Amino acid sequence: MTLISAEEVAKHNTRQDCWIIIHGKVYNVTNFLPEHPGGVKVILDHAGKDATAAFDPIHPRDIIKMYLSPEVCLGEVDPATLAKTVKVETEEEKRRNELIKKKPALSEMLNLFDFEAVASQVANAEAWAYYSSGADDEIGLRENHNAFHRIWFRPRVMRDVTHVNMSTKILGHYSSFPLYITATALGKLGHPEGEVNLTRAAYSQEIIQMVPTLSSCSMDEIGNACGKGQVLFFQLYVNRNKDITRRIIQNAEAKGCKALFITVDAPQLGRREKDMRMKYVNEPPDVQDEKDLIRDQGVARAVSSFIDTSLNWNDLKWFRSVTSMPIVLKGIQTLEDAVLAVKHGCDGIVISNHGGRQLDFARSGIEILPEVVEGLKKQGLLNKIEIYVDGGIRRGSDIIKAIALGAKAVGIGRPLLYAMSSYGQAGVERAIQLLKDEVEIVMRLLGANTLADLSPDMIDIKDLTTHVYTPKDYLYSNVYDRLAPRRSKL
Ligand code: 173
Repeated sequence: MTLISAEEVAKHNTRQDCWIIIHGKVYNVTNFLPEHPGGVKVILDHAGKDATAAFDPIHPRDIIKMYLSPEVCLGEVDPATLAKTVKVETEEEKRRNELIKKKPALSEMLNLFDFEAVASQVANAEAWAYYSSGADDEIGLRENHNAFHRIWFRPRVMRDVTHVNMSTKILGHYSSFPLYITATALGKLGHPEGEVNLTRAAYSQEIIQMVPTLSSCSMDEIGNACGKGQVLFFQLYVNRNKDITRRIIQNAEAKGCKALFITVDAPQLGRREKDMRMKYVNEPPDVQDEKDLIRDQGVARAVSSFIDTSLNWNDLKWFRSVTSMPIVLKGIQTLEDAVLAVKHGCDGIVISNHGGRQLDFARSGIEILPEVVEGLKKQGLLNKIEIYVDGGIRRGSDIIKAIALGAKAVGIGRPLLYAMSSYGQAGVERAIQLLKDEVEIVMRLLGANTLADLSPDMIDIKDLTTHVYTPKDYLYSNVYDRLAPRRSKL
């Protein structure tokens, strides 16, 4: 390969002639600039320079092969000519490193909220803003867990509960308990090794991981982190370029993924203001070209412009034609759409409001579950699909409530990212183990030896759809100018 000096690369630092270095290779990205899903500006910031440190947390390594044609790789940068960069710790990094030193021992983490509290302190600011954010006023975000508070138990007693077995099958694949790791993007923002932490923890805890389209680890890295016989599912964001979508699906299938979860609730990403504000804070104040400054984007929106807004029911035929994986629709929120999913031959649905990150005031998955289960049952369709729920799961009791109401399994996202950002793989393993311990206790106290023993008559949902508590709207109440006349100090 041609060796190119860093001085030579540095000369190509404009919009009309833009080279960058990633992992030692020099790329001419001039023609790619307008197509970059994250916008032009972020590439121009690194024009003529080594962009590896900025590239890595957002992109899997193999993305270059997917998006750039081979000729744009001009050669390798001559390592002898690269300036040795001395890393200076920023104030923010100093503050974080101090907190990281003081973080509690992993053994002190007793529930999922403990991990969230630690992550809010020790995760880097960008990761925290991106992971924790919800749409608009974040009322749907908070509702997701709050909805579980409107469900109460009707425990049965005097049953021999010596042996509790919480294992199940999801689309025919063994799972040690009815929980899977749902897809979440950009794992390397939270931990330098990214999603492979989740892969390894899923293996040791014998649960299934759903690999995201926007994983920051490549499918190969995840495949290499897998244990023997480990089952993965794949989450798909449909790219408007059907060739790319086909390549992504077929790559996932070739690498052994066992199901395709198509996200259907995100033709456009919701407004997540924590994430957007973070981006704004990170912008240098002296940006040359105002029009390149995408002020209203956070990390998520910046990388989501490829999503196909035209996705519709007729596309399901095409998905069937390109894969033999079972197809599950992720983000169903009404009985009507659940029926359509069955009628279009889907193998499953995830009832979800996308962690409260899409449409604020979209009902939580757990609230929608009984509507879907009862409705499908009435129409004789319940045995045609598997139903999963995600959103707000923080306790073993939350999992059991969903299973008793008819879910086959539940998905969990953010809490494991918090555990990963704070304690890496070991943190994720402990978080899952804590949930398992809680599930076992709840089953025993409910009088259920197996998941099949859990039934709707163990659950009181009479308040579930009544939103008796008006959620506190923090942003709104902080800025509300009270009606009472102002008293003059004069
Ligand atoms: O919820 C998300 O953040 C998400 O699904 C997403 C979608 C596109 C790009 C990045 C994240």
